[in-house]
Amino acid sequence: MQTNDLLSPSAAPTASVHRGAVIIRSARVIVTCPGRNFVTLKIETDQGVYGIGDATLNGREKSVVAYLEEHVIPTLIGKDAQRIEDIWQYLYRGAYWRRGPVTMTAIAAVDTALWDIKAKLAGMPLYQLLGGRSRDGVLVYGHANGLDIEHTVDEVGRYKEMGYRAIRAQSGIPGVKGAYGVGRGDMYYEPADGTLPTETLWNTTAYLSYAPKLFEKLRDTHGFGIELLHDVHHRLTPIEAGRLGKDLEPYRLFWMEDSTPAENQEAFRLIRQHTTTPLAVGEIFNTIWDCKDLIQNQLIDYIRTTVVHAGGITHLRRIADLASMYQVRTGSHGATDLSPVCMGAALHFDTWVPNFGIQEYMRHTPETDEVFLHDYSFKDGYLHVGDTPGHGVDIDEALAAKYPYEPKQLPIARLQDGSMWNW
Ligand code: CS2
Ligand code: MG
Repeated sequence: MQTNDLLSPSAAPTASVHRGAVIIRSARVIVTCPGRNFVTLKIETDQGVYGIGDATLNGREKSVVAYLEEHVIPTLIGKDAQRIEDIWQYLYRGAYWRRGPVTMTAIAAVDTALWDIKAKLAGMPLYQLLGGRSRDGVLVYGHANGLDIEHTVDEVGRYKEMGYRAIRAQSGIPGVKGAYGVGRGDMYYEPADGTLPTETLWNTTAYLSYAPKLFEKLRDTHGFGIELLHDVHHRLTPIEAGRLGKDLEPYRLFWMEDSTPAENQEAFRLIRQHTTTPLAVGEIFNTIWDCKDLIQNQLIDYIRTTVVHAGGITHLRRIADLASMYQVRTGSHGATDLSPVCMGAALHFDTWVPNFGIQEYMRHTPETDEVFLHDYSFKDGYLHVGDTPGHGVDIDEALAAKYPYEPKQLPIARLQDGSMWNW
């Protein structure tokens, strides 16, 4: 009797390599620090075509490097680079210990690199492979921040002059040392500033009385012709967030972001009951499971998940499709600690995705832009992708090598009595 040799261990089924396959020959992780650390995965194929993906997880970069080098790259060699979905499923299900920021950032880097390869092989910009253009340009928002209300109002004016149509406003708070979002310098904001976490203080009472005054002054000065956004950065309890949302209603914010920690997705129901200020959340989410209830119960208006931290293009597309069923729009995170590789891929995604909302765009430093050559460009408040085949971003490895890794960690926050709080 013919034994079914598929059952014998020696013939364990593997993804057969079909004719016309594009074989992954090598992959490596490139760590560079042009002003801040970035981790990039480069996958090379037997066709001489390579793709790159962002693998940067701010403050935990080396964890993703190890995950890729020890547990992922060896499994990629010999696989068909065209089998993006199968490789995604292999890395997600094969991890056994599913989900989490390190795993999903590693998977995202592979996924982004494979989409880059597929688009290069097709001779098309990535957005074409997703379904083509849904818009001419990608609306972005910049970060204006100041030490106090007057300084922040001036900074918003400066961003208006740069052409931004949407601006996030964050201000220092009297008596609160190191309030979130107040950058050092006039353009770039990098919170990971110490080899050990910098300790900052938080005072909710001071913040709740100060924030509405900031936006009252912003509207009085700049009117309602500009979209204003604000990031609460996980600092409030749900009822405090409901109160702030209500206090901000007269100033018509585009969104109030991360108003309370979102592990308990149900917490947003309480906020929703008290305010019509639009709610955004999700930059620290890494799978659809983190936001499924928020979206299905319409507890938010924008989902902030990203190409680099939520499993790449393949998974972000699933999140966006679920969101579109409930009129939730995308608003992907785009801080400086997401590399230009992520920004490039995100812009192709944003150019296609039907339920697009807005894209965060914190500019990278000139030395970062020199390491990561890209074809996207900013004009009149929009970012525009180029038509280079792939996602339009590359890495200058020789230049990258000139910026060695520097251990950095994100800050922590404590309340005035010393209790740990949410940074
Ligand atoms: C912030 C980020 O841009 C934002 O919305 O929440 O700057 C965040 O603080 C950093 O990405 C953390 O690394
Ligand atoms: Mg944020």
